[in-house]
Amino acid sequence: MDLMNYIDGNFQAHTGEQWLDVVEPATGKQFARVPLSSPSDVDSAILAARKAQSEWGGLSHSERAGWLDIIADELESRYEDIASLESRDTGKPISLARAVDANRSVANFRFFAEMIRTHRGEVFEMADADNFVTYRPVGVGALITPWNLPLYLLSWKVAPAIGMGNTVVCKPSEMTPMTANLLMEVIDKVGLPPGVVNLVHGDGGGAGSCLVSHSDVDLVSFTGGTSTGAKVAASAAPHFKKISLELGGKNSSIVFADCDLNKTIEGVGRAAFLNQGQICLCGSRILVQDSIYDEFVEGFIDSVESLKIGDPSEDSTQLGALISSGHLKKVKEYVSIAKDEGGHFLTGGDDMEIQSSLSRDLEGGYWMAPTVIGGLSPDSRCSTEEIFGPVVTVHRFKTEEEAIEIANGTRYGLAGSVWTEDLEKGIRVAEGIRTGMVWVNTWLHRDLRTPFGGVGDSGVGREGGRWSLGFFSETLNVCVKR
Ligand code: TXE
Repeated sequence: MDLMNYIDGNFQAHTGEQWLDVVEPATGKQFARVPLSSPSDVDSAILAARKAQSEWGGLSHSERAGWLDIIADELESRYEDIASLESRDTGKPISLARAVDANRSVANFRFFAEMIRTHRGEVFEMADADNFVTYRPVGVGALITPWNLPLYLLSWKVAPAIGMGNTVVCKPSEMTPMTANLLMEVIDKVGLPPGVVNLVHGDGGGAGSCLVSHSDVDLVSFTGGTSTGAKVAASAAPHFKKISLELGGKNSSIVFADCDLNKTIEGVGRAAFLNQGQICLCGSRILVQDSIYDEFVEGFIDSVESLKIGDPSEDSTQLGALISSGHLKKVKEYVSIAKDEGGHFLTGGDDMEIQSSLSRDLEGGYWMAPTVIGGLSPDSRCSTEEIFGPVVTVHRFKTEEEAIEIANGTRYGLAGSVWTEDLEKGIRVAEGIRTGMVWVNTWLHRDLRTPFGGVGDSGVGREGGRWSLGFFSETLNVCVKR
């Protein structure tokens, strides 16, 4: 399948001859081609978005909310397509693609439809005047998304952006473009006004950088790697674009002796290995209180070793393949670094066993056993740098203070989890961590009204709920003297 850009309400071939293969991570085989769009394709998409903006921005909140609901309904009718394309494109288990990717993509449109429908400006009264605050569209937005949760993250940006009256140009990851294409099919089918949502395919250095540096783009919402985020910020800065950066993470799961051990083992395992550890929120450094360290590790390793790894299209599969050969290589490099740093494998670290248990079709895929490493210092590279794969490190701590100090010992600050039956302690420890989101006795339990985002190398700004509505709008205050 050869994909096309979607510009001004039409699927269009890109200008130029360059293509990139889209490879299925579970098999290592090509199954589609994505266009490498040129600067002139990016120009056309931005022009179409600019042309459509004033009429679209002039609709009422409830009219735009109505469109979001229409898109949600149509997307929902393609639920199974979303799940199977996402599983094939990313290598994730089909059960996960259904429960997380397909569900949330639909939910994002419905949630923002409801928020926007009920969104009102504010009034601040003075003794002799009234202030009326209104929220207006920013203009044309560039929405750049990564490969780990393709439609989940794209819909998380498109829905509030167009809901608040902006028009957008999307640039999905070149590695996982299939469900972005599906969203364009949905938008085309429901007849959203041309130019409101446009899509250009391409790589980061080409279409991506051209889009974020374009002088006619007013805002940039980016989710991806920290080093790319720095480039995006630098190219957006000269034009003072509104910018939101959701970047990487190196999050701690802090396990106290008074936790419910079975539930904690299950929750910490999910935080470590969901989506093969390729979620910025994953808890990849596990800090365990000294007195239960051995008991926890024994139960944790048993549960990790029982995970079923293999064909993503099978309902019972729990761990799929990593996104690409390049990424697998990077993750394995960290495994060698761990050995050099004095770490020992509590499980995993060696992929031979997996390869021999896979069917022949899957032999060319990018597989790796879930790996748990002990014996490393909390300030070692493997414990502080984002690996973004099925590799976690385990560390001991004695006191609350020590746990917080270890958790804060990275340049990232996105998420974290605390496991204890003492909820006061859980909240106290959560508040001690320099981060954007902490869960107590759970992980990735999301209320879409809450702020999402991090500090330090994890990014700038928050999205979610009213934070998304604030980011995707400009406020105007009108002060009227009585
Ligand atoms: O991300 P990139 P990649 C982390 C993770 C991973 C690393 C690299 O550590 O190993 O990032 O992954 C586009 N201007 N995360 O290579 O390169 C690119 O085309 C504009 C964390 O996929 O950051 C894609 O659409 N755009 C993350 C998007 O940016 C550019 C999830 C992300 O690509 C660009 C995924 C440029 N100069 C990876 N260069 C999370 N926080 O969830 C690239 N792009």
